[in-house]
Amino acid sequence: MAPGRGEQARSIPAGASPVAHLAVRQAAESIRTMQARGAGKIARTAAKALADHAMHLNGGASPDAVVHELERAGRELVATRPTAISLRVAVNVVLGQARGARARGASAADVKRVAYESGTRFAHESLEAVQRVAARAAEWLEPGSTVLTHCHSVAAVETLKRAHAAGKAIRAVCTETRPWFQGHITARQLREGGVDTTFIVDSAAFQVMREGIAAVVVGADTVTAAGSIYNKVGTASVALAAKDLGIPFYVAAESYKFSPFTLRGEPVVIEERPEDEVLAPAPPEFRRLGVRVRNPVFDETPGRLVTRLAAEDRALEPGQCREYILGRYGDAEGWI
Ligand code: RI2
Repeated sequence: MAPGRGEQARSIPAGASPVAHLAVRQAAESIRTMQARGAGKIARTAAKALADHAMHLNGGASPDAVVHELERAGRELVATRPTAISLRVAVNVVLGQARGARARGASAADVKRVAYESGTRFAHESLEAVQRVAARAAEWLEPGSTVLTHCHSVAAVETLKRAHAAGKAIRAVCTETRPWFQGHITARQLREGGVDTTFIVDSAAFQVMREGIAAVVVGADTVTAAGSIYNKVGTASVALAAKDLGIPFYVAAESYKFSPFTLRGEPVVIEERPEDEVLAPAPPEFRRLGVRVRNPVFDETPGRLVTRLAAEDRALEPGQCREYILGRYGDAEGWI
């Protein structure tokens, strides 16, 4: 929600114009409230907000002041949702470019321009990365097979649509995905793409899988150095079922979903959202029972349950994630 006039005027940081401040605040709010959701989408939203922020910063600031203000804005964006590392990577990619320009002696105007270009480029290249991931993962699906996906992942949906467009005649099964029902988005997009789609409640996954699912494809919010994935809650149960049933479990994840912070053992925080999201369909008297409610919205699927991951530049076994992350990001020194 946009701040009121008075609130805005009180909290504008030095160096940021009202317009710049608003761009970041609105992006942060849309991510926090899940108007912008999905690990890739929130990364693009943050990168574009930082780009806008850079271009609207007040003139006359020093290069240092520009970088400090971008760091402050970056922290505001990163604080919105804790689990998807894509958000933090996007912010740090932009900050890294801005700091690099400052270190080369760029003027404040040039630091702003570099940050703007970096954020814009990230958003653009991330969409290309999704398509490359989807093209790779679609190769792994057998013609005529039925594939299950969980939640709504742009990368997973694009994978299924690609396989369909390639004439593989795949069928999709998608889960409802309580409590936000992102499965509705998945089902709609798959149908719009012409894919034969069946919709199930989350708890039907095992039974439907044993009746004839050939593969599982999911997205990821974070991939760790150990090769485990953090994705929408319920993913780990599907992966366990797949392991038990001998069904391959594929992960479609662009490079910016791989966490350099996990190289040094930083734990991934699983977001807990308000209990109202769970209680919404319950009758009013249920709330008076005093039942405790938990709403963790992600879970960890260990690497031993993951068959293969598709990134935009290569396929990976879980055991190759550490080396891949190091090659892409180093140890992320100085990242926020
Ligand atoms: P793409 C989503 O999180 C889901 O967990 C989904 O699998 C993941 O992000 C990746 O999505 P949420 O924002 O980047 O719905 O593939 O909580 O779209």
